[in-house]
Amino acid sequence: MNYHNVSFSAAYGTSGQLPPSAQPEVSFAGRSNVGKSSIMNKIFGRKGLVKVSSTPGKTSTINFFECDGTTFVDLPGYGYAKVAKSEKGRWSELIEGYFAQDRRFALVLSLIDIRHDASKQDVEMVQFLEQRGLPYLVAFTKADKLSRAQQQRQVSAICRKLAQAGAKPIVLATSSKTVLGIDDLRSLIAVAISQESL
Ligand SMILES: Nc1nc2c(ncn2[C@@H]2O[C@H](COP(=O)(O)OP(=O)(O)O)[C@@H](O)[C@H]2O)c(=O)[nH]1
Ligand SMILES: [Mg+2]
Repeated sequence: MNYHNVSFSAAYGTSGQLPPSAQPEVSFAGRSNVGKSSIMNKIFGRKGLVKVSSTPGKTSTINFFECDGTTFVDLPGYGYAKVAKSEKGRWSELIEGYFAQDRRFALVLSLIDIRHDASKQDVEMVQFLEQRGLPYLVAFTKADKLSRAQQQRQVSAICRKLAQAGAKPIVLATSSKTVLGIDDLRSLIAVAISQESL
């Protein structure tokens, strides 16, 4: 896969608008401000492809990107407190609606901020992916903000919490600033896509 061949396809405001899934999909989930847009831009090596927001809670659509026969899906960020109830309802409709459809889920990247404990919604997201048996991994974001020792402590603590919820996913620490883990993510995505079509 040549990640430079990416282009924006479309944004959808309700799950009913989503086109049928004709090719493998790699989707990105995580709470608002976790660093989803930044990590996608790094994976593609394209600075402004996905908007990085200074105001959290902005992305309220599902955004599709096309790259070499794979659809990359930017899901709305969950868990932003300062958003109206009606908006929250629409976001969860989008996320739940997306996963309820019969789609070619090649890989879901569940993003969790390495600095914080996994939130209730982070745990629920991972638990959901586990229970549905979807191929997924957990990418810890913003690792540059912690020392190596702190990173290891946080990774262990969060993994313990996920294990208590019945999930033992592949995890890796990443940073969109230092590009830590970005090449590994690219490889894991490529492997997942090749396995999906088997
Ligand atoms: N230090 C650091 N900041 C990051 C990293 N990733 C994202 N950010 C910052 O976190 C904020 C939210 O990032 P964004 O990618 O828009 O998050 P999204 O809401 O999940 O899409 C922005 O101010 C980014 O510059 C990272 O790896 N390291
Ligand atoms: Mg975003």
